[in-house]
Amino acid sequence: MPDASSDLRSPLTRRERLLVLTLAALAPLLVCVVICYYAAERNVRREAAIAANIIVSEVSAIVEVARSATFTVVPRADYPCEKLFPELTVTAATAPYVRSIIIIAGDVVTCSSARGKESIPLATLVPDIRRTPGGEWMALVGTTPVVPERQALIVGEPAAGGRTVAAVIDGRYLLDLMHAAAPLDMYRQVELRFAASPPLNGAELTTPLDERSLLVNTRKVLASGAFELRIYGLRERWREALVELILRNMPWAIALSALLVWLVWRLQNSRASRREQLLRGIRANEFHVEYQPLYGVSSGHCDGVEALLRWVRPGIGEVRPGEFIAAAEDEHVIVPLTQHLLKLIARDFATMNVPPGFHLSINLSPEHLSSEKLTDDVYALQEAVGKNRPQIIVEITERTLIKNTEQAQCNLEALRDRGVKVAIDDFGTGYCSLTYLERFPFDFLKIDRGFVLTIEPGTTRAVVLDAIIDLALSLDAQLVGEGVETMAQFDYLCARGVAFVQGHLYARAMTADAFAQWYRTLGSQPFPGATVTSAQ
Ligand code: G
Ligand code: G
Ligand code: MN
Repeated sequence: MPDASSDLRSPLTRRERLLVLTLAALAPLLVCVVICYYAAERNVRREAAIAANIIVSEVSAIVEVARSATFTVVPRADYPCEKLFPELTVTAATAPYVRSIIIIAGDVVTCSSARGKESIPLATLVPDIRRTPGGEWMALVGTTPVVPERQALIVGEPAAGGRTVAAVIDGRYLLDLMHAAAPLDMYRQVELRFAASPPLNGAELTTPLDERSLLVNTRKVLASGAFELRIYGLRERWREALVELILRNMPWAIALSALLVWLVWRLQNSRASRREQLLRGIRANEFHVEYQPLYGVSSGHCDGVEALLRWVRPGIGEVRPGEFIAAAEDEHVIVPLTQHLLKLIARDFATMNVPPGFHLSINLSPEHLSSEKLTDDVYALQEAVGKNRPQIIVEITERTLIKNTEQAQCNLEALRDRGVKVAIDDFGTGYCSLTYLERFPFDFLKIDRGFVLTIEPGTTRAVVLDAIIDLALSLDAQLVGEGVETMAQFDYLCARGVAFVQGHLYARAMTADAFAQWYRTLGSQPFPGATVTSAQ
């Protein structure tokens, strides 16, 4: 038989394990960077929005203050300039932010608080005026006759005699407050736009503005018209915010990454060690086989055994078969484990004295049934126990039938050709459709303990159990009753044509030596309680 360890298919190769560990290490770091990326963007926009709020409300306040300054002059705007001049001078000098006050008649500036009587065509000062329905307007100008080097904002208010009183605000006030709230070392550009005028802005740009760097674009409507504020961001600022966020959050991400690596590593190791433990158990010969006798109803004595694998770990004790069989299936060591079982059986049978045709049942897992190795494994057993010529029976569960593959079907046909028989184990507990049963070649049907348990003293009819029995008989299969613990169960099954009985009532599973001894004495004797003979 092949060496058990040669059959090991690791669920993950070394490279895959390393890859999973690397992913576990990198995932939190990557997620951290991505989150910081968006958080930095959001922070920068939020900062800009706060600055924008301040600028908009301050600019609005300045415009309102300037407009109010015109109100005292509005009712007398049609007075001659000489008469109005002192009042204009005082108003301009005392009103906050206002540089000068001018009177416009038609399209000519006729009077100013700075120089008195004027005659300047309005178009040279403000080329394009957009008025509100009420006649108010605002315009940014690049230059004025008195202060040609600085921009100014002019706020016009309709006045007596079809004139306009306009307050001139120095652009410097606006620029200063814009840059106080949104400094140019943090933003690429801050712009105020009034109607059709060219914008008021601080930074001298050598390259054009990229629309993607626009952080804020807001519009405010005042009594004198509307204005817009635009703030453009600096890439450096965004990068700074990103670096700051990453530096602040990276320690957590690194801690998380370390934790994740540790968890994954432990998981990998514990899985690996489950395999290792099973394999070590095989190598250290910690497994043994117990044999549960099978009572033949028509022969009236023990007609066979079911081989059950047992694992007693030094210092730990017995591991429940359900547990280690499931682990071996999960870890793909069930094939080498069963191969080991077959070797143990061969060894036990070398000294066993049983008649030809004595039933030797072994349990097979789905993976083994679908494996190309199965037939050789079973042939090897057949050969090893050849001197006794027992009847080998492979027990497969309904679960195996459902996963039935072509290979499994081939295997079973090949085994049956060589005289091996097939039993369906734990029948009735799976979800096996009856069509599987029809297609599947089998010789024995083992009634699950659960159905046998429904028989109580005095039971005359157990509906599901009776149906199973009828089904098996009509399919020409022999029945084995499992887990029989009471005389009532025994009698009921025997009366209904069940051919074999297995259970604690008759005998428990025993080690090879105990079984050999039991078989010599009790095995050939009729079961003492058996009063009912087979109906067959
Ligand atoms: O008798 P016991 O409690 O050991 O049985 C528990 C379960 O383990 C049963 O379903 C039995 O079929 C299964 N089992 C015992 N030995 C083997 C074995 O060698 N191979 C497989 N596949 N199952 C086994
Ligand atoms: O392979 P299968 O699932 O048939 O395994 C048989 C299982 O049933 C084994 O765990 C065996 O120890 C157990 N068993 C056998 N006879 C009895 C019985 O009479 N009562 C109980 N409770 N378990 C039994
Ligand atoms: Mn079984």
